[in-house]
Amino acid sequence: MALDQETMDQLLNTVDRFVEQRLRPLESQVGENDKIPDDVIEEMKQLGFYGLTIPEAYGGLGLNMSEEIQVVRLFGHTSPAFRSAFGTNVGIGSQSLVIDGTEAQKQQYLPKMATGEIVGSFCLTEPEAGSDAASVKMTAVKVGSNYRLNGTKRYITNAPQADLFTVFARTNQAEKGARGVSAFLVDADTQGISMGKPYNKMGQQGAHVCDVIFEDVEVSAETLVGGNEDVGFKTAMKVLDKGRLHISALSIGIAERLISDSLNYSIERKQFGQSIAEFQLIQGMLADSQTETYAAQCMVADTARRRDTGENVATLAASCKLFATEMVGRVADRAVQIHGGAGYIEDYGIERFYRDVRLFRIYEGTSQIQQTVIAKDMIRRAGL
Ligand code: COS
Repeated sequence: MALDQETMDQLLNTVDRFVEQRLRPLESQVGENDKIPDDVIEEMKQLGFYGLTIPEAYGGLGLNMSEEIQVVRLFGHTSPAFRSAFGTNVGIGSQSLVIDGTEAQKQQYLPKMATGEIVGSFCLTEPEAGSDAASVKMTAVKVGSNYRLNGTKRYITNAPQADLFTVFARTNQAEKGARGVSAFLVDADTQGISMGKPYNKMGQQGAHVCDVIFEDVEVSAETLVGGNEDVGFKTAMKVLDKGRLHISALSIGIAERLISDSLNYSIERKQFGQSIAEFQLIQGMLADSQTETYAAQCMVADTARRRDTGENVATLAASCKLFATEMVGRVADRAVQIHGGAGYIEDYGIERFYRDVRLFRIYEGTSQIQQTVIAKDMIRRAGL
């Protein structure tokens, strides 16, 4: 259900002010220290950001997709690591439960996820199952009425902070593809779970990623998402459809920030006796960035609206993610170019964004996976 306009406007106002006044001044500090200050995390919890998309019945704000993309876009006006802190609770770390969980599972976890007391994390990727997510090797073997989990999950966002993992594991060992995979809700302090060392990444310092190792981790049948075996892959795909729109909206926000920084710099910076903004070759870069951002904005708004009406948007979400994340990559590249030498050094923060946005073309499905999703749908519709 959509919020009333006044409440929505208030929320957007609050987020905008928080981003501009509280988060932006901390960007270089977080980039250097690889840590978001604890008081900022606490404020984000207090402001309800961890529960943006969790239904109101469980203590969240219950934003629909059209509302979520407006909020996330504003978070794109600062370093994406801030959004990442609560991003898994809003997206991939909670949505398996929201979409396919039983009532008891929702009651157990969602209220605490909405406040940020519990941080959720999504364990799909493995050392040998990345783009081919249906080939999950992690096993979930029935032992009495319990399941025993064994395997390693790789590059898991927010795992070092997580309290609850949504874990995708193979319940049907005879079935090698999508149909043998189930989703489990596993408390991070369950015996047999250990964490790898956090990875040193190219960008997004302040957001933490590590491997999660499961060795004879025994969980009850109540942890099976929705109480249904062998449908976990579909749950993962539904979650990712939503996640891909979320990342698209974030890409739009970051593009807006980079355009604003580039425009300001090009007006201030004088060469050959005038602002470089007056040179048509600079104008070409500014105009291309602006136009492509607007195109992405239209795509994402349309797809979000369709999703809110119940339409299957898997292919459109893939189109949005493909276009918006590639777009922000181009915008970041032009921002470096417009800033010239200043774009390549740390002080202006442009090189940091350039590194940060590189991830968007990779996680929650690479650009090539989005192309595959789109083309497969085209071929299917053509009746082949
Ligand atoms: N919503 C609901 N169900 C979906 C779905 C979606 N968006 N996409 C696929 N499914 C269903 C299919 O309908 C099919 O069901 P049936 O077995 O009943 O026919 C099943 O899931 C398997 O689908 P498919 O055959 O298309 O799976 P593939 O293994 O061929 O490919 C891709 C799926 C490659 C698209 C998928 O593995 C993928 O998205 N990979 C990238 C994973 C990813 O994003 N990783 C990032 C890590 S998480 S941060």
